[in-house]
Amino acid sequence: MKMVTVIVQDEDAGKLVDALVKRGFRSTRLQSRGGFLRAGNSTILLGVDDSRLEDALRAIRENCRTRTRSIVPMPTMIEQGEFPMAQPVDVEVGGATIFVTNVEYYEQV
Ligand code: 2BA
Repeated sequence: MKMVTVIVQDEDAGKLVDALVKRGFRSTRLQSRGGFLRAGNSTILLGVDDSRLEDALRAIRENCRTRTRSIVPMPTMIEQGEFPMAQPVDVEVGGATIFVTNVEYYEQV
């Protein structure tokens, strides 16, 4: 079994969960916040059988898309040299950041 941890934009999270339910996957949606933009996003946890991993990844690829966000860098970002000036910059976010880990043990009581 695998644990798929997927970080998606809030705009895509509802559609993705619907698609997962339709395909028979169980999932948990958590509200989260990116460390860089400090903007809200969603983290979805999915426990899946190895044989269904590809199907789950396909659902994620089909339902999450990349968007461009325009941000004004915060003073800390400028100090850290990530951006040279406090002018709006475009940052490409998502579709999805996906981590797949092996599950050692799983039980539902
Ligand atoms: P944030 O950390 O808010 O990052 C939003 C977007 O800002 C990123 O999109 C990336 O395009 C850009 N970005 C992040 N750090 C940057 C930096 N140091 N310099 C320049 N640009 C930077 P994504 O890569 O699609 O990430 C979307 C969200 O996924 C992230 O939101 C974070 O919540 C999560 N994420 C991405 N990679 C991760 C990782 N390795 N571990 C944990 N969470 C991750």
